[in-house]
Amino acid sequence: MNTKILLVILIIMVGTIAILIFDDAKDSLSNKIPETNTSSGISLSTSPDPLQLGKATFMIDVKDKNGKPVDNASVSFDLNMTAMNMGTQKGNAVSQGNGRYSAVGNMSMRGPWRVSTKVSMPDGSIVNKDFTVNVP
Ligand SMILES: [Cu+2]
Repeated sequence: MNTKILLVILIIMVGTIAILIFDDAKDSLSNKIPETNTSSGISLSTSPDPLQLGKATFMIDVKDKNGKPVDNASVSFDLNMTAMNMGTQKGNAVSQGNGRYSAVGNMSMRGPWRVSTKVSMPDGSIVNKDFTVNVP
């Protein structure tokens, strides 16, 4: 065997080991930061989209772990800017059917806002999920 082939084999081995180590590191990183709510799905959409200054409607869709819409949940939300305290707007989102709950907020300033939702599921479990939305 000449040294060129040995070198190529060595490079492939080192590369494979590097990829394995990287994958491992990625896995342990994602294990360290567990998603708080993997079992149930809460998603947020807004109207208008993109948001504008003024009144906005937030639609919160709640699904169970099987992906089925959950109608008999109780959904409350907090709305405030992420970078400053604009006074928290609190309220309960109203069921619209088909797992959708809606709430109205007042976007009084451009920039990033945090929508914190708290969903009390029919089985008594509570799921929290925060979203960041932007008023461009
Ligand atoms: Cu502000």
